[in-house]
Amino acid sequence: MNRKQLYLLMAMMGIILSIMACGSKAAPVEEAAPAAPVEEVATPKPEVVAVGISGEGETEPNNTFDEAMPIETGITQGALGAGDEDFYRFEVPNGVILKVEFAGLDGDCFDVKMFDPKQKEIGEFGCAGEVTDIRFMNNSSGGTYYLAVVGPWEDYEGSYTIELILEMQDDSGAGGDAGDDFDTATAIEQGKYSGEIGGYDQVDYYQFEVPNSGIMKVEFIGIEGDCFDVKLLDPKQKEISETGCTDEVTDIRLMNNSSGGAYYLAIESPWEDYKGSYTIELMLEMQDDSGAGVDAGDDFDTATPIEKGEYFGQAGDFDQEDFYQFEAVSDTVLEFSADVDTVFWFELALFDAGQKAVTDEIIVFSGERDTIDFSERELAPGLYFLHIVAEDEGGRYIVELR
Ligand SMILES: [Ca+2]
Ligand SMILES: [Ca+2]
Ligand SMILES: [Ca+2]
Ligand SMILES: [Ca+2]
Repeated sequence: MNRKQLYLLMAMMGIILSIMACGSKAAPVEEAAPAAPVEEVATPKPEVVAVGISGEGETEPNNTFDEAMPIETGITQGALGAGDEDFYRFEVPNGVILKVEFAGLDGDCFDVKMFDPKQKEIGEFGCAGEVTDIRFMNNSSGGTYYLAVVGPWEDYEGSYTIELILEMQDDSGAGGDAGDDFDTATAIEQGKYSGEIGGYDQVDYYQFEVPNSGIMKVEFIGIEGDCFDVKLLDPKQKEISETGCTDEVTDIRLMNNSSGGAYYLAIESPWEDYKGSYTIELMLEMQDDSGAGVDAGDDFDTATPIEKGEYFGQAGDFDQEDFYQFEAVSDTVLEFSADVDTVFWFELALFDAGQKAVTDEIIVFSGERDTIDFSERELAPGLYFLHIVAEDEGGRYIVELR
């Protein structure tokens, strides 16, 4: 008898045995008399709830990658004959969390191997009674994965179950994995989001539109896992900040009238094969320089006109300059105050209608104020420009014209 015939015989015996087993189990239920008071007949719970293809014993041939038996989510039961190997294959979509639970029945142990779509071994578990293997897929690591069950020693026989669970990642509530690079970055808007990285998914990219004049505030909090590498990138995909191995980042940036656009947030694993979850919150506000609802102009041509009164403004980050223009009379007084939130100082200068400086640069430190008195400086009435330059992160200021 050759090997093939032996399998055939074993398979037939398996079928006969299972028919006999089914027959005896079903008998008590059939005998319930319809007229008699309905008595709860406890249906014996099967040991294994089979979903999809379930092996009542063997499903041969499945000894090679090419013959691998397709399985779907749920529990599959299999049996290993002497000198046998069992290969299974299953489709894993991009962006899912793959969970494989292997269990040897009746205390049996097996060598269990996992393979990627290139049939490269990605996991090996020797003489294992139970194996739980969890893998995060990114946006390209999905495909046909394989699992092989081999006896721990020659002519080993036994049966086992494989439970396959596929759960979608839900980064930012979008029902999948957040992008893995600039091109696949997941678009988000203002709001709070959560995400995960792990396994094949070691990086999550988000992208969001920041309007000109906007104030972008990004808050990152690591929830599970030790720390994350967090990067913020500008519309040219140039890094504007990087925080290594952190569980908390708050980044606030002022936009001027042209620095808006698509910004990126990249969350990366701090080391290989890392797993963790996080939340991000994106807040977008608008600057409201001089109550105009936007950023004050960034050059002479776009200088924001003001009249007598008190005006609040902000400058710093990507909005290093604010220009105002106003008509002055002989006794005009301009008072400038740097808010206490200002990181270092503001630098200001006054220019005439011909864009010629009529004052030296005046430095106003955080929490301090300075005054430009037109009569004292004998400045002629006419059109003037106030040029405010922020130092780095800058802050808030007040301009008062009287
Ligand atoms: Ca992810
Ligand atoms: Ca990702
Ligand atoms: Ca501004
Ligand atoms: Ca500005």
